[in-house]
Amino acid sequence: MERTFVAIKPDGVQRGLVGQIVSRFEAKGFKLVGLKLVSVSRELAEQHYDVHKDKPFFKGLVEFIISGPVAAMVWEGDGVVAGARKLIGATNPITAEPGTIRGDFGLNIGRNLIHGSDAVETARTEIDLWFKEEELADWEPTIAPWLHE
Ligand code: DAT
Ligand code: MG
Repeated sequence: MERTFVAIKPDGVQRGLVGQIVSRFEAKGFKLVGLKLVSVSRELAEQHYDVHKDKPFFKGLVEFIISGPVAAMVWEGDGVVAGARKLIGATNPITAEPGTIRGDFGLNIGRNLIHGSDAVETARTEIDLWFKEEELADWEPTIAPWLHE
């Protein structure tokens, strides 16, 4: 089953939006398989954003991610990688559609609240980077027959 990595960044945690953000993934019907609050090390932040290491915003991005706790999650479901990105919205909250997390709660690209993996392969790498196997729960939601044919 497809999985994705989602992280509520320090701005989302500081602004008390963890509950509302988690609710959107639950309401959609995705299954929560991992959840923890992380004080991110510089090493983890740099590894996570390695693909952006040559970008001008890299240093500021790393400083931001390590500036407070991050709520790290793994969600599971059919099409969850693209589905989570839809719920999250465009990278810049100003252009993100209303109804998306960034569109509803954000103003600034450097404070865009949340990360979601951009592809199935990236999701695998990010889940391995952030979670140990034993931190991921193997469970079957009892409502599953009401969400899937
Ligand atoms: P996304 O988080 O939507 O996958 P990304 O992978 O292109 O976006 O960039 C990672 C993060 O880097 C993004 O969430 C916010 C920051 N970022 C991206 N482009 C930026 C820019 N032009 N200026 C400042 N920060 C930027
Ligand atoms: Mg990205």
